[in-house]
Amino acid sequence: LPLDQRLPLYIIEGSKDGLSADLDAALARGDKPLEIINGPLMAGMAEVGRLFNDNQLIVAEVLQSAEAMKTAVSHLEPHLSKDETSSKGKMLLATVKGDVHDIGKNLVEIILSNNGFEVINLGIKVGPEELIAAAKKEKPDFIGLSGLLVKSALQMIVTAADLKAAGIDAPLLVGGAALSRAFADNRITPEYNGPVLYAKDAMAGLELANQLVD
Ligand code: B1M
Repeated sequence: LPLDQRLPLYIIEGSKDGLSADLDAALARGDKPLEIINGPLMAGMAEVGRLFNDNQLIVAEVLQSAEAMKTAVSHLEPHLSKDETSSKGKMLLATVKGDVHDIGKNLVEIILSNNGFEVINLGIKVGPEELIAAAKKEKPDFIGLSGLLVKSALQMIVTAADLKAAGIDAPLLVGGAALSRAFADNRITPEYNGPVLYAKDAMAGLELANQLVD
């Protein structure tokens, strides 16, 4: 198979054998690391999601795919462009309560920290209490919330309301597959005191972050 067809297959099959060498081959022919992530690797993940939805994959297999994706992202990370300027701003970042999906969140961390932001990554399944405590301690310039499940989008409404009740109004940057700009504007914004910004992907997240600290 040609390289362009092999790359998504590593993710679909959850296999790492030969993955690093093929990523190096893609870099060597001039592909940009983020193009590799957003192109063939994300296409593989989309197919995993489709197969899982059709009951053609079980959770254990999806987990293997996630591991392959994580390995690929870590392999590409040193090649991502870096902006060496000192901290432009501080982001608190978390996957919301009830949600374990962290590949997209970790991609946001990589992209923002490579571009001059200090990122405090609280991990997955982060409830409002933990977020409030961290926000009070760290005084971030903005708070990033990620969530992929439909119930995570709803959890973001609860989280925004709890943050507001705790007196926090730092801008919220929200992202994840179950969200949309309309959901952020119509459902999350009314529950919050500060701005709520929706990012469709990690690069959009970086652009919004840059606007926030400008
Ligand atoms: Co899950 N899962 N999963 N899963 N999983 C989805 C999300 C699903 C759509 C699959 C499907 O059915 N087709 C479905 C959700 C249905 C729904 O609610 N709409 C689903 C389900 C149902 C589940 C379980 C409930 C399955 C079960 O147990 N029966 C379970 C949930 C557990 C829980 O959270 N409580 C579950 C578990 C898992 C695994 C653990 C096996 C694994 C996750 C491993 C891990 O993350 N460590 C997994 C995976 C891998 C997926 C799919 C296949 C891929 C997700 C992924 O990593 N994509 C996913 C289907 C799909 O999305 N195609 C699916 C790659 C990643 C880079 O993209 O995270 O979307 P993503 O991030 C993007 C943007 O969304 C955005 O930027 C990134 C790109 O640059 N973004 C942000 C994300 N966060 C952002 C934050 C920002 C800005 C942008 O600012 C702060």
